[in-house]
Amino acid sequence: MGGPLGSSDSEEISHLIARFLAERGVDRIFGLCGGHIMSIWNHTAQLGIRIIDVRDERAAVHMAQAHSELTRRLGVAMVTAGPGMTNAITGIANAHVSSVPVLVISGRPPRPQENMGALQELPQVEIVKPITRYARTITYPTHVLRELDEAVACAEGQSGEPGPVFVDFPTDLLREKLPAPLVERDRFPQREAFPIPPAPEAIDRAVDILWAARRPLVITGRGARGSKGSLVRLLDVLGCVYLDTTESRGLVPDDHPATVPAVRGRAMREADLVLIVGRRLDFQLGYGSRAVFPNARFVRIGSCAAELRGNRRGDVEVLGSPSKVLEAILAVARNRRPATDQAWIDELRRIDHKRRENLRRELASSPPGADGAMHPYRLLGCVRDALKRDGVVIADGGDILSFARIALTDVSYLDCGGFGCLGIGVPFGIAAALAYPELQVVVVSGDGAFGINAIELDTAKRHGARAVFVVANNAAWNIERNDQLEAYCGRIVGTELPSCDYAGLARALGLHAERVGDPADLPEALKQAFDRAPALLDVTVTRDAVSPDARSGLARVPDTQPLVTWDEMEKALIGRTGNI
Ligand SMILES: Cc1ncc(C[n+]2csc(CCOP(=O)(O)OP(=O)(O)O)c2C)c(N)n1
Ligand SMILES: [Mg+2]
Repeated sequence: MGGPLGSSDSEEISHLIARFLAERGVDRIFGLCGGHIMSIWNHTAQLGIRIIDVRDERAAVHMAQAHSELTRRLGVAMVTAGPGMTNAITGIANAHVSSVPVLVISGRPPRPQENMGALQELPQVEIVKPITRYARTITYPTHVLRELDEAVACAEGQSGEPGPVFVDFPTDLLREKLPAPLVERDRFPQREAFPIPPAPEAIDRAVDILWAARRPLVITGRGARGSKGSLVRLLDVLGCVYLDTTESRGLVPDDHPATVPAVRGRAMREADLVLIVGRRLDFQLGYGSRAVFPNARFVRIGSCAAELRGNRRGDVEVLGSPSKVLEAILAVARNRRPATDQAWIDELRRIDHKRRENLRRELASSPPGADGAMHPYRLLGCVRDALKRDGVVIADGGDILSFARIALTDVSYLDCGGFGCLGIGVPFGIAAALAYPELQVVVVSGDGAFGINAIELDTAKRHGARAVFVVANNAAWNIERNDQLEAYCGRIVGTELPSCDYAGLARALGLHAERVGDPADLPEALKQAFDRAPALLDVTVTRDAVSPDARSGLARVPDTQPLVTWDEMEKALIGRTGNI
């Protein structure tokens, strides 16, 4: 029988899978081993693919997601059957909500033991089907390459929305051999996904409506990530205002005259034309409701249905890859003069500028809380000062995420996303640091969120992931605690944590770590942490700081909209129109 290839004219299925991944340029797999997948695991390592072995499968999928988001290359996770796969579900769900290409490979019991109560047997495909773009069991040797090829195409959104895909193999199939003449070689090379060109008629209509607008507002999402140059040119020539939605943070520099992050609500309320580029109108944009955008017509650019027409139809909808669409708009609009109301733009900019100045002051000098501990803004101000422009920030938590979203701009940025998925911080940070060892990677996490995947600090150490983990330690699930104070007569139930010694925990796992209580010590502590990363700073912050998300009622989950004011506006609209 010999090695994996058996004889030169046949190839073991597990080797074929590993070879497919290697040929596709997959250079790392995040995973946790198990008997059902061990043969694939073994072959991938032998073919030179780096195995980033983790402590929980959920973290593996989170890492694959962050790798995919930051590098725009397919993220791959490998998990064993049964509990390996169920542990992965939160990671898969998060990639599903964020539409990020991730390939999850799993095992399943051998076919002769199917439905007999085999070890780790579960209807895996049925479980993940609603949260994947593709989920199949492969049972026949000649199907292996074509299914993997199809799985990757679905993950990358070739003719659909990108997102996670799941494929599992019965262990006995992995040991079978495929005769060489049956190996479909044309399945190995990656197919180029050509950008989708827009229809010229749609471009003409988009230009007409955009260039006639008095108060145009541009909002981008993850679909716009590859369109930096054309997006900035559009903002320049249209002379509009621009809002970033964290999905595409870093795309437009903070100092671009169109960016007005501090007057978000007013811009949304007063705009007469909203251009949405590559983004869903989800809860973060009030579902595009007429209550939240009372004055606006919509132009929507997207390459899938959710971006193109979900929740609210556009007055003009342009199907196409955002980069192609924006270039086409710029070409058609050449020499046209926009009808923008300059006074409106100037007014928004003036207020935005003033608020940003206030924020700068708060970051430098917010006073401590009644408990004497530092305000989270002081921590974030120091992190901001320590970061270079090409740094990567991961934010995770409740109150602290809300503060970080406002304070840490002009960097590559990932956070809990639309799934509100606490626990992404440590794994996202590890994947980022492994993808970009030369860049600063900082994870800012609430103490509650940090605990969820804290053991992955061990993974950071073992794999030399030089991230800096900053735990904002307020000894609470504080945004929820604030909700109890506000809306539940101050009855505190299950929202307080001990002020754990997270620095001690990190040191036990081999990291450099410090506990910091005085903001004056933070600059040097951060410098040491970046020099000696992987490192952790356990920073005591006050519970008394009420974050913007706490204030807007996000934790309270209003009926019709995510924020209390939008909910009131929505209910008023329903009351006026009788519509639900
Ligand atoms: C997995 C998960 N569990 C629970 C929640 C609900 N939740 C949202 S924010 C939050 C509190 C987070 O606490 P922490 O990370 O310490 O941040 P803080 O609010 O204290 O700054 C909780 C429990 C969630 N979003 N995700
Ligand atoms: Mg906390």
